[in-house]
Amino acid sequence: MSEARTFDPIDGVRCMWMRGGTSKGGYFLAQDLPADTAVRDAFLLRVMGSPDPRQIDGLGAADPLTAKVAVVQCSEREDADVDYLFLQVFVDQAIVTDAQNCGNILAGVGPFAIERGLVETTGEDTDVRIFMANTGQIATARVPTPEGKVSYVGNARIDGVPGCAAAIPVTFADTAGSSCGALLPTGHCVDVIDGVEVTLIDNGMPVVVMQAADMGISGTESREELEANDDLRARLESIRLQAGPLMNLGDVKDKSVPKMTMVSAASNGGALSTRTFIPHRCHASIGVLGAVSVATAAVLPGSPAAAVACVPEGQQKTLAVEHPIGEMTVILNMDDGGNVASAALLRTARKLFDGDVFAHPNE
Ligand code: NQM
Repeated sequence: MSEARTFDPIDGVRCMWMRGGTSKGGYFLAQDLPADTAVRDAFLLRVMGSPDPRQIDGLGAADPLTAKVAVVQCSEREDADVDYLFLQVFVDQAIVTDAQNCGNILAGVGPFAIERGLVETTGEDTDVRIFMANTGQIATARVPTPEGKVSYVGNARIDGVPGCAAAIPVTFADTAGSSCGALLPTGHCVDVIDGVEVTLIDNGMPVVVMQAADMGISGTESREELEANDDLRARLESIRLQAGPLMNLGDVKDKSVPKMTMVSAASNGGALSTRTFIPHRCHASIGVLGAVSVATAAVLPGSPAAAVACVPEGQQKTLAVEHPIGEMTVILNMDDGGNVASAALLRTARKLFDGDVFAHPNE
């Protein structure tokens, strides 16, 4: 691993820009960022060009899905190779939050850790055990490493990303209650907020799951149509602000959780269809851990999601979670008690550039 440099945003800070799944952002070694979180966050806002809806003065691409940051370091834990802290940089507000995890950016963490020399390759593929510091669980990513180097080339396709790339299968265990303390933080599979039946669930990501029909939409609308629906957005935000404390998340006004997922019957042969607000913009597809939480809601008998979902029999359930631009396949492994024990899905990632990022002060 290379030497740490003194943090100097004017001289440049080492950073790799990567696509992770259907998201994109900056990957940093923890040693290259300041320990003071206020200084770190001010720097990251400048890197992304926030707050500004166009992010014209930075590398963010005017979308929460492309204003993301991974901070990675060697882990001191026996059960992990690296620690990964995810930071969401808001686009139009001066907020950097660690209150959520991100399973898409996670897909780039294994390749990044190998590229930076934090993890040695072990053969054709290298398993990287990643401690997700935001929520305290472990994910294992299998990274293709032929000839001892990360390969980004392959024939795996994920909806939301053109073309194909090397497959990075990711498995999650013990994600129930990652941020809320319990899979169902209220102890119920169904709660009613503003007259709408919801499941308040956290299997890796806090999500409020409700039926699209109960929110006055069909569930087949595009991202743009839904973002233009002011009435829908106001209703979702009212439910979200009430759900936050019920989910042990406190006041969520300035937080990016819980996510808001409206479900309906699948229209392309999948298990169910989704439209998700994250929480103020509509997701172009769906988040990884968001999809795991929604798939988990779909296997809870009596939940609003179960009522519209088509769930296969068996202890291993493959659920195609449809979203505005395709689907994300989630594999749920059930224990003998009928609970979700672990989840797996396929992602890809790509190294876009590696170099120094500059953050000159603008005031
Ligand atoms: O749910 C977007 C994304 C995400 C999060 C969001 C994610 C996840 O697509 O694990 O991946 O929900 O803010 O990157």
